[in-house]
Amino acid sequence: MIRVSPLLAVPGLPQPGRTLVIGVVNVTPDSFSDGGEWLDPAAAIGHGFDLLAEGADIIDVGGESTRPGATRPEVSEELRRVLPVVRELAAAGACVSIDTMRTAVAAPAIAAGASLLNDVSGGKADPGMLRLVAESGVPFVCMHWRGHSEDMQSRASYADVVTQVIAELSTQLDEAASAGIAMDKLIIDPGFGFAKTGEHNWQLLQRLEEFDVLGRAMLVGVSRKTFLGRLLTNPDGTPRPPKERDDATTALTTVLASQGVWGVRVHSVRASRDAIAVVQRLLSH
Ligand code: PMM
Repeated sequence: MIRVSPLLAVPGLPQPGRTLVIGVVNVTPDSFSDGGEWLDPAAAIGHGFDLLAEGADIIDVGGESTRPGATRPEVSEELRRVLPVVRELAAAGACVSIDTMRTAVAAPAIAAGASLLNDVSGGKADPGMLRLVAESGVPFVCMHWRGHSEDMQSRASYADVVTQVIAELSTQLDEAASAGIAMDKLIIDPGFGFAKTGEHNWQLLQRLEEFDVLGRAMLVGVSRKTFLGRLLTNPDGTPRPPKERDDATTALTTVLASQGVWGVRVHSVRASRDAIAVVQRLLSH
């Protein structure tokens, strides 16, 4: 069995000695799997508490859908969506991550209690982001990214997706370090589905151990994504709908946990926590 990166501890975040489960709360009208369900902040807060009760280690709150083709909300609207949710969950003692590409959202979210910044652009979308992260001292998810959602799939072209994603992530990490972010606070993410075809996603998963060269904790976000829907086609040939992709997501969590991946970002928390418990027990001596 391959082992990917050892479970690197990230200062300021939970360290339970197993793969972390990051539960997703999308406060959006248009996310691909749960758009509109948690758009009302009160519903989103309730959902966050439910995910914590299921065993989430971190709650990732986002107010901008990144589905291919999505248009961006105004900053004021993104703030309206996420701030009450971050504030309330953090006040209750939860470890909260803010999923945003904007400093104008990240700064107030950190002030409201967010302890992790999840920027799917890895600092490339907003020139002030890396400096803000360095100054605030929060850990940073640096995801591989080639451009905004409206046209990102036109950038899904690679000679070798694994070596190119690693090289581009390495450049993003260098930029983050130059801005003053401590290396142990940087978490990498290959960015499944972001300027990637399904085939690219599978190649990245097959060769995940090559990311060890970057020496950083890795977060993987494959939950309910389209490449799983296409794998699991219905008898009539249509892709399996997003909410019926949770078993496949959990299968991947099992594999990723056995490889020692730092964290998985998932919609269905209990299933992934159970899978990780099984892997943890199997690997214990
Ligand atoms: N995927 C989505 C949103 N945010 N953040 C990270 N770090 N990694 C991901 O893969 C990722 C992300 C899109 O999925 P969603 O619409 O279900 O939240």
